Amino acid sequence: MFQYLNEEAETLSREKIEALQDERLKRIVAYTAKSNPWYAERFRKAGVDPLNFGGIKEITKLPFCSKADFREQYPLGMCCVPRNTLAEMHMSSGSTGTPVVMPSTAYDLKQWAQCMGRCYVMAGAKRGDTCQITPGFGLFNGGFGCYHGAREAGLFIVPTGAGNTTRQIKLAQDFGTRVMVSVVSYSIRIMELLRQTNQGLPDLKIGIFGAESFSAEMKKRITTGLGIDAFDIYGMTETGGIGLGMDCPAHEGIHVWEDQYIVEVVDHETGEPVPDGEFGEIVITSLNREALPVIRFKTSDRGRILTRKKCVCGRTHLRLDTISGRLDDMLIISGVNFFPTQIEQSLLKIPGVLPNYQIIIRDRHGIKSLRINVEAEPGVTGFMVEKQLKEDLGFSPEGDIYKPGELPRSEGKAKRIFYETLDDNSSKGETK
Ligand code: DLL
Repeated sequence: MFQYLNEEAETLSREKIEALQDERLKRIVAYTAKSNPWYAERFRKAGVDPLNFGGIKEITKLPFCSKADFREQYPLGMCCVPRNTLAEMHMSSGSTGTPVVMPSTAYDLKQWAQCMGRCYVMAGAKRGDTCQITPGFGLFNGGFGCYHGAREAGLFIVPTGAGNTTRQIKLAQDFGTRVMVSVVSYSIRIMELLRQTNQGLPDLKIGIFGAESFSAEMKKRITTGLGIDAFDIYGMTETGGIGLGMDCPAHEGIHVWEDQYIVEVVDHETGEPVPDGEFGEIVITSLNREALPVIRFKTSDRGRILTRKKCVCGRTHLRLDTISGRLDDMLIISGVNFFPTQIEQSLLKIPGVLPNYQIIIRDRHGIKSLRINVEAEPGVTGFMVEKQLKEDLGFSPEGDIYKPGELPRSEGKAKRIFYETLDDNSSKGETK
């Protein structure tokens, strides 16, 4: 029932994983220090001797890096190889607009293909299966990462990229798409159009979704709405892109490819490690990249390690819980801390509420309040929404109910959070 792309690597014993990580960590520290003065200087400042670094037991001595470092070092300040040896690059822009660049050599593209290829096969994809890739091709790493991995797994690729949902559906029907990869919110758009036009995707069996946090309730709706098995795939530009891990058909956590990456969970504020099972900020070290290996990259993603035990699927690589959200997106309203996915989880419990919503955070002289706009079928009332949110979050925000299709849609990651500053002279405020 369970299948592997690289059985040996995916089922290494825990001792072997740790020995490999130890050896690779020492190597990557020495390599980055030798290849790039930026790394050498950071190790020097942290008092780490790159040639005599003690490996995994000393990992906490290594300095963290962050998105801010990538931005400061734009375009290739953190790159460890000459530019004329690069093969491809990807980039994400984020809130400040200063881009984060991830260059790759041919070796890195093979590493990426291996990670993504393992994900496809783990989900149940077989050689020759039609695989439709709906994340954008271009600077976003989603489309190309899916492509490199699908080649590795021997799939028949339909590289639609983002948008044109009517054509996506037609191609999926005409070419018998069995595996589809998508940004979470785009899968909802596909489901919506299928329902509106009374169509189905009878060959679709495997959905691989990621790039955004999604609640258990949302996953349930996608799984039942499309009649598929849905997988939660994780990855980011800075670690080399989509596919550093995904859940297996047992759906008991996201396996992170530990021969390729070290995962730590630390306290967001202090940077101190937290024990397995506790929530904190996910930190990733890439062990097998050439152009730009990250060392202790603070992701800003909130998560926790569920277990390091062997899974029923036979894989030994540790499992992470679903990512709860970005720590920068955590909301504190009326003294209650929560993530947007908790609002989503609560809204989607209400029958007739649709998975399109907006969270508007209003700030009046530093006092924050919340407004939630959500689409729903006729019959859903504001009272129903208020009651559910009060039950789950402890307070009921203001908000409006919109008719299906009234709120804006996106082809990439959905924009769900909006900020408004209100002053005493304006009742509507200004949206940032
Ligand atoms: O979003 C890579 C990707 C593409 C993953 C398609 C899955 C599917 P970035 O644009 O650099 O790369 O954004 C990375 O997205 O730090 C998380 O905050 C979020 N993210 C990615 N996957 C998940 C997931 C891609 N499965 C950032 N669950 C990360 C929750 C996710 N959040």
